[in-house]
Order: sequence, then C-alpha cells, then structure tokens
Amino acid sequence: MTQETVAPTSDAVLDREETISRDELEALQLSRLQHTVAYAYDRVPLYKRKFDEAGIHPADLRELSDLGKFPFTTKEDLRLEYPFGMFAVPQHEVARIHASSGTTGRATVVGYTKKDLADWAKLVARSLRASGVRPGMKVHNAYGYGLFTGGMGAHAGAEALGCTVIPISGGQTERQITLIQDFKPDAILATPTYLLTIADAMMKQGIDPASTSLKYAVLGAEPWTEEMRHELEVTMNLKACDIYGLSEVMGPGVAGEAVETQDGSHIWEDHFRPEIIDAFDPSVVLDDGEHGELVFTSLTKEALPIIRYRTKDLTRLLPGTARPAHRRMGRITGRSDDMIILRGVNLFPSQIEEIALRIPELSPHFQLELTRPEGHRMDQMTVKIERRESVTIESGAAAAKALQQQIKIHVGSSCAVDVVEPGSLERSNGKLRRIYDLRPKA
Ligand code: DLL
Repeated sequence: MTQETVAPTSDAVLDREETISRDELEALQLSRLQHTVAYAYDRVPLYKRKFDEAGIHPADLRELSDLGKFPFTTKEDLRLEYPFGMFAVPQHEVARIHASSGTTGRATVVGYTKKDLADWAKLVARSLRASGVRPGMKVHNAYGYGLFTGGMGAHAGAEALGCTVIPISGGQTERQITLIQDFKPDAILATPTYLLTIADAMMKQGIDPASTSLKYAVLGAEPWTEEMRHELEVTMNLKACDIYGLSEVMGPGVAGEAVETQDGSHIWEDHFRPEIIDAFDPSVVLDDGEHGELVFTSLTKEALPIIRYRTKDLTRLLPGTARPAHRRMGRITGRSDDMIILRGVNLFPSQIEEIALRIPELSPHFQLELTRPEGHRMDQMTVKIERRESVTIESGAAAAKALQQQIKIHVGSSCAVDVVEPGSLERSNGKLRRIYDLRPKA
C-alpha cells in the first residue's frame, strides 16, 4: 500500500487514514473485512472447517455487524495448528516468524509476509509519532529482541519513522543507564515495570532519573495504571504514553496513545476491527462503553489473517479523540486469566497498583502471594510491597494498615499486607510477574 500523507495537524505529518471520517473508515473496513474472511476461508483449512461447522459463509458478510455471526479464534486454535497450520501463504512467502514463549503448553507461532512487515512498521511508526516521537530523534529500545514481537516490532517502527534506533533490548540495566547517559536518547521504549527498574537503579547509583535527556516513553506489553504513569512521569521528568498489541494480531502498534490527550490508545481501525464481547457469554457483542473482552479481526494481514481473535484482555471501546475516526480502548484492567477470585470477589493486580500508589509511603514494587493455609477452606492473599527509601519501618507499618483498609473498601475483600525492605523484591526485566500462586495444586 502506498503511504499517502496529508498536511500536518500539529508539527507531525499524519497518514491519510489517521484523518479520514468515520464513514470513510467504516467503508474501508467493510471492503477489507469481506476480502479477509474470504481469503482466510480459501487459504486456511481451520477457518474453512470452523465457518462450515457454524453454517456461515464469507458471502454472508454484507455489513460490519455480520462479523458477529462468525466463529471466534483462540490461542488454543493456534496451538493445535502448531507450528505453521494457520499460515495463509506458502512458507517461502513468509519473511519472518515470531512466537510467544508459551508458559503453559506449546508456543504460539506467528508469521509475516514482506507486506505484513511493512504495514507493521508503519503502524508502530504511527503509534510512536502519536506519542510524541519525531523523525531524527534518538530512540532507546529496551523491549526484548528475539522471538518476542516487542523488540524487533518497535525497532522497525522507529526506523520507519526516521529515528536513530539504539537496539539495546531488555536486561543489563547498568549498561542501559550508561548508554542513556552517553548517547542522550530523546525517547525510550520499554515495559512500564522495566522503566521503573531503570529509574530505581539510577537512584541507587546516585543519578537523578529526572536529569536524563529522555523526554518521551512509549510503554506497553503489560497492564499499567494512571498512577504508574504519574509515578514514572514525575520520577523521570518525561511524557509517558501507552502502546498496545499482541503477537497473534501483529505485535506492538495495534493501538497507540496520543501525547496531547493521554486518554487511552487509539486502535488503528484501518487495519483491525475491534469488538467487545461478554467474557462469560461470548455470543453477546457489547456496545461501545461497556466493559468486556477485546476481540480483533485483522483487515490487511497476509501471512496470518486472524478472525475474531479472543484476546482475554478486559477493557472497553471509547470514541476517538485525537484521531476522531479511530476508537480508543480504555486501560486494560487485566486479562481474564490473571483474575484472582478472593472470597468470591474478582480482583486484578492493576487494582492493587492503583490503590497502593495513592499511599505516599509505599513504592510501586509489589507482588501478590496466594496461599491456602492448612486447615483453611479459603484462599488468602498477601500483598508484599516495598516501602519507599525515605520511609521508616514504623511509618511503613502504618501504611500497611492503610493499604489493607483501602483494599477492603475499594475491592471488597480482606487480605494481608507485608511491607518489606526497599530493594528486596525481584525487579522487572520486561513483563513483570505480579502473582505468585502458592496454593496446593488441585
Ligand atoms: O506484548 C506486544 C507488545 C510489545 C505490545 C511491546 C506493546 C509493546 P504479547 O507478548 O503477545 O505481545 O502479549 C500480548 O500483553 O494480550 C495484553 O495482555 C498485554 N499487553 C500488551 N500491551 C499492553 C498494554 C506484546 N499497553 C499481551 N496494556 C496482550 C496492557 C498490554 N496490557
């Protein structure tokens, strides 16, 4: 696709698709969607089988709402078709492969044609530009390189935008700090918890994290809260924006946040059609504004077209603002498979982050431990959280009480809080693990 451009609305030149009307966008979506479902049906046996079983045919897709009649695709489908069964092009047309680590079961494998890679780079570039990054800026890319889509996806996007990319990858935090000081990057790309690790390590070295050259951070790959944004923006003296994506749908850049509004990521709807479904009754497609599970259908992908992929990410769709035709997604509360059920109450780690960061004595470093003490029928959750460096043990203990009370009030469940020494909990190297499930296996 040729990349048409229009006059800048601010100091940036936007893609034409960023500025089109909603009507024009929906007409584009419909024609691309009709093509994609037919393409998937003709080329991927799993889709043919699923559509036939559901008694639906690509020709039945006459308007956008007809998409709801098509069957879902899940991670399990990709696992069953491991490694290349979902690819819609012959292997020699696949230019690159990525895969998710697959903590449970087989990895899920995804592929890209040359055009897919070009579209991906364009959408990451679009996301970075929305978040304040400009051609000519130096970009420190701390997303992990390798099979994970974060490193190479962000890299290609920053290059496509015309930036100078520093491909440091994740880890080796001391070295990251040296390079930030020596190369003086304008922007950093990382997971929010890894940026926190970097800031923390700077403070340990006596470097003020607010004194670096960094002006923009583009953060994603894990849930984070407005409170965490505030923490990082103040500590590092920069503007932090969200970037969202998942490997099955593309990688980073499915959606990106505008720095002038900082009100949630705009989904790039010229390439992806989002839906929100009721996670408990998937047959129900919810209206914009209602909370549920995010589902995506790709509109332009060649190697791995994906129809109604259930992300397990819980959020809602909101009207577009900085890019009016493209709807925004609310912050992701969590993943349905990360939900803790504590004494009948549903709970996500992001809720604890939100509450804890409003208590000045507490740091953003915390873990949730789930146990079932012997002889008890009920699960127990312990929040292990570091007090801030400047806080005494006594004030930490008072803060623990406050956190316990606030969780009871806002979440509705009792838990234990253990305020621990600064620096004692494991630091993030990328996607941070928050939940430690120590309950006896059933
Ligand atoms: O994490 C892609 C990515 C890389 C996105 C770098 C942004 C930046 P996966 O490893 O397949 O891909 O994991 C996808 O991570 O379903 C969400 O649960 C979570 N996730 C990704 N971005 C965000 C975000 C990459 N901005 C899974 N906010 C998704 C909250 C996010 N969760």
